[in-house]
Amino acid sequence: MKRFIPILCLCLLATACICGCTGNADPVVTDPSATDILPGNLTIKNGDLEVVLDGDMIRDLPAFVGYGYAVSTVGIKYGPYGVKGVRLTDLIAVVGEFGLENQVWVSAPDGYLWVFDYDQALGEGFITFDANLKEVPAPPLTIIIMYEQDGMPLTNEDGGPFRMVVATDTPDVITEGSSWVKWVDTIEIK
Ligand SMILES: Nc1nc2c(c(=O)[nH]1)N[C@H]1C(S)=C(S)[C@@H](COP(=O)(O)O)O[C@H]1N2
Ligand SMILES: [Mo]
Repeated sequence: MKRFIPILCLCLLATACICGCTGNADPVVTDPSATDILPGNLTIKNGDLEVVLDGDMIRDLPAFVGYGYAVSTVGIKYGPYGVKGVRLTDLIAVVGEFGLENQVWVSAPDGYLWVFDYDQALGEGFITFDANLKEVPAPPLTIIIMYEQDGMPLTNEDGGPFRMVVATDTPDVITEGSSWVKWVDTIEIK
């Protein structure tokens, strides 16, 4: 028994230490600034021409304000959201000419790449659905780089700071989520 007590004490001490250590090792991030504007740049390329825009420069460009409503490949609907961002055509204009023979390659650091044909960059040639996922003729669509969703800066979880959106003027039109590229960092004219 005399020997058992010190061992018991040691065990209790070790347990307290482990609990204390793990408690300190993984602090929960409760910083309210986590929802603030995320840093990030957008590189726009056309041949040898390369322009890097930061968040302030992007927010200084004319804004499109409308709606975004997407469906994932497995049929889950996201939205409708109020969306705010910059028109893809305005970003393309930063690096010059863009015509029928061109495509726009939009990519992200996770390796995801979506190719928009010329007509798609202008908002044409997309499949659209109503709220019951019945295909409907496409209304006017605007392709934007979104930086605000429902009035808040776009979070990393939602694909921020910059996400591609096939945006609409009304909140009742659903588009395919696959072209809503998250975490966009490069836009390249090909
Ligand atoms: N960077 C990046 N963007 C992406 C994807 C991806 O894997 N990587 N998946 C796409 C697909 S297929 C869908 S359906 C939607 C899913 O959006 P969510 O992750 O917000 O649900 O994001 C699109 N954007
Ligand atoms: Mo998807």
